[in-house]
Amino acid sequence: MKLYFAPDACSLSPHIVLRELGLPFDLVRVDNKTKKTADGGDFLGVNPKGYVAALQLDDGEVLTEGPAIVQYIADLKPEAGLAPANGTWERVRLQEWLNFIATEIHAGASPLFNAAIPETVKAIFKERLFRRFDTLAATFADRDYLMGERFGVADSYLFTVLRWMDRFAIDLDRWPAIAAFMERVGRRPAVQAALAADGARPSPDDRATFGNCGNCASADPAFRGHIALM
Ligand SMILES: N[C@@H](CCC(=O)N[C@@H](CS)C(=O)NCC(=O)O)C(=O)O
Repeated sequence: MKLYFAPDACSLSPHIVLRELGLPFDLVRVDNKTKKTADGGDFLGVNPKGYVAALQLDDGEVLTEGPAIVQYIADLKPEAGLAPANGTWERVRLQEWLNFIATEIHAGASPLFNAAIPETVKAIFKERLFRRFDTLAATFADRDYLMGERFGVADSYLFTVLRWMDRFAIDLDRWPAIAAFMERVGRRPAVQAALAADGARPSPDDRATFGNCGNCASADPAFRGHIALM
């Protein structure tokens, strides 16, 4: 399998899951601006949608969309319990969380990456995000992970998108239960290994030199990567 990724992008989520399961895979870095892979290949030929993550299987099939990718990977090793079995009520609950993260948090944060959107408008999107964070904090009041007491694929995705918040001066300490979740997940050896392999991340204090969640990188007002998600 090949995972096409960009540093500090949402591709970190399936990357973590692959490492949690100890599955063999190759990492292929994508430049989200040029749409070239690290070896000079054309990423649009792999994923015409032009964004990471993309998982290429050994038979050549390419799977895109983070929530689908993490479920596919988890099902390769169901005994690890990163996703409940297909066809169960718990699996539907997992999909409920994955959809919440994708549409409310990931896409909800998208406007904040866009340099063309004025701060006054971004404040409206932030308030909406904060209401979602209240929901998450209430969830973590009685459990360590989204699905209960066990780490799973939804936690990997949530951890990935919440890591972006310090770019927007959103301090997750305002929601101590979320901050504790981030610490808990961040301590996992597979998460640390994925972060190390994913590429250097700028320090939260250095917001001027954004990393490259392709979308996030943009000091360029014309850049509309994340907006396309809305
Ligand atoms: N709906 C997609 C969104 C993927 C996405 O937003 N990818 C970003 C990085 S986090 C990207 O590669 N953006 C580059 C672009 O849109 O040109 C998913 O959930 O996988």
